Amino acid sequence: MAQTQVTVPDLGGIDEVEVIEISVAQGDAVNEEDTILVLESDKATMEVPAPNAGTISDILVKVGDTVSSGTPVVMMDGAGDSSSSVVEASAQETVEEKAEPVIQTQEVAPSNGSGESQEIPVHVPDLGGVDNVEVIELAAKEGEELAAEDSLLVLESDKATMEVPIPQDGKLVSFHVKVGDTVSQGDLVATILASSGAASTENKPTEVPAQAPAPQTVPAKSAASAPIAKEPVTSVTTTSNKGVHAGPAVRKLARELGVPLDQVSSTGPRGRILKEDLQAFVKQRVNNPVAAGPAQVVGSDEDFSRFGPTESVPLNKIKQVTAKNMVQSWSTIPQVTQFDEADITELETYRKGAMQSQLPDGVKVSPLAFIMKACAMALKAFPQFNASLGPQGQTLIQKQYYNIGVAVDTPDGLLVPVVKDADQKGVIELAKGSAELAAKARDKKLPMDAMAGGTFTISSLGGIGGTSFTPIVTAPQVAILGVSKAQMKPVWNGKEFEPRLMLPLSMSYDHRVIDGAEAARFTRYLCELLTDTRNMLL
Ligand code: CAO
Repeated sequence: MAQTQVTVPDLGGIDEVEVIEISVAQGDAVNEEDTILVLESDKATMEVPAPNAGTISDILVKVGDTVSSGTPVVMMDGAGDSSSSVVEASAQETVEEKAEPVIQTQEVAPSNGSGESQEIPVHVPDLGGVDNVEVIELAAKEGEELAAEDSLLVLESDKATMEVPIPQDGKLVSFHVKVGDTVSQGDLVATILASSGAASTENKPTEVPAQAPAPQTVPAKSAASAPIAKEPVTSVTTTSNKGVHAGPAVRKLARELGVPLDQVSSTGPRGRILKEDLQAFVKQRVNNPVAAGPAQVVGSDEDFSRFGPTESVPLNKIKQVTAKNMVQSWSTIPQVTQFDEADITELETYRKGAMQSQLPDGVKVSPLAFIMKACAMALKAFPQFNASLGPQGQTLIQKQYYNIGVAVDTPDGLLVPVVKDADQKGVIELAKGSAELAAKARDKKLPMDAMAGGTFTISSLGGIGGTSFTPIVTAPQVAILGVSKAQMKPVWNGKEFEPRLMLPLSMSYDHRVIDGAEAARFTRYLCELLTDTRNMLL
């Protein structure tokens, strides 16, 4: 079978680059131009694509390795033909031959060598044959003192992002382009004032305009063999940087700081993450670790089809948002669940019997409405349950309104509409209110504000079954009540076992705010209210 040895193409004078991502696994089938791995120098990220379709038979490098032009990186068995780079045995040479230089050797700006400051024009360097590249960021301010290699501006083609650095220490006098302009090789982009003595004393005539050092990344001319820089590059530290729009310098800094770029809000053009965005993110994390941005949902990138057939089903927005909220709440709230059982024998006798004649037409009352009423009362009696932790955990914000969220299972996923001012409503009104909201949630007619402002949540699985579960407290709330299916149980009354209808309650709470004993008292209180509904009248 044809074997291809894929090597690092000509890096145009850059000695070593780091392997920051291996995008394939041994045994993977790849198509021509699929990314095999991603390389990064201090200024550029580039992909090495498959030169042809085939199967990865061996991976010769690992993440973190440094490689140079010609380093073999992957072996492929493959379905190549003569038009691709698949060559039996001597594939390496073929690949190298086809590789286009993508990173040019750095040239240093000329100087008069006299030690005096000198204005030097900076032009767009060789872009490897690509014209009309857009200026997407001015990375320095006019008047700013910069060190050689600091980024002046960032250019972007459809495949590559490249930084144009200042060729030597100096002051940026002026830009000659603005964001949105398109430029080509040789276009004047900036004028700098070289610092005295900073310029090189190369034998170049002083009147020759400076060319900026190498374009940091240039799109490959030959897609089959040359690396292509691409914006979404996964970093070494985390796979969460996939799909993120950021330049090499920002990515490098993010790796050094251990910042997952996909959690950083961008303020740059087209959603590009700037250095300042990274700084703002770090500052926020340092100052307010608890209130940090939404947690990341880490999925698996394992290829399960190796073990059997699979189907990848897209998750809708509700499920994706729920997943993020759950990760956030679960990972930031130290939570404990208190279990108890309420004897609702009398409550159910009343609900199914005498109460029925009291109900307006069309209104159905399930145990949930009684549980909501009992919760509203218990929240008043235990205000720390109707609260949120203040900034840095230094205060407890106790709310004097009682808005109870009710988890509703809909075909699209979990929604939690809120019954406002539950403490001011009777059981029938609560039943009507929650049923209306649940119907709207299932019909996708729930207004956004119907889910806002909850102070406590009930998740009732009682209509389905189960004996108990551990609901997740949803920040910024501090408690959630899980309700399971009531069952007849033999209960010892001191003389004998009596059949009683027992309702299992699972009360999860934020242990930073609520102590175990308080949780036990709260849950017991709820049970007492439900056991003898006359307690609700007191
Ligand atoms: N024990 C025994 N029976 C119960 C019960 C309980 N705890 N709770 C409800 N029932 C009964 C009801 O009385 C009703 O019986 P009838 O049909 O004989 O009248 C039946 O179960 C179905 O009730 P329901 O589920 O339709 O109504 P509800 O008021 O109890 O609940 C709602 C409404 C919206 C909460 C519910 O439909 C729902 O969506 N539950 C799922 C919530 C969820 O997904 N939670 C998990 C979130 S992740 O933490």
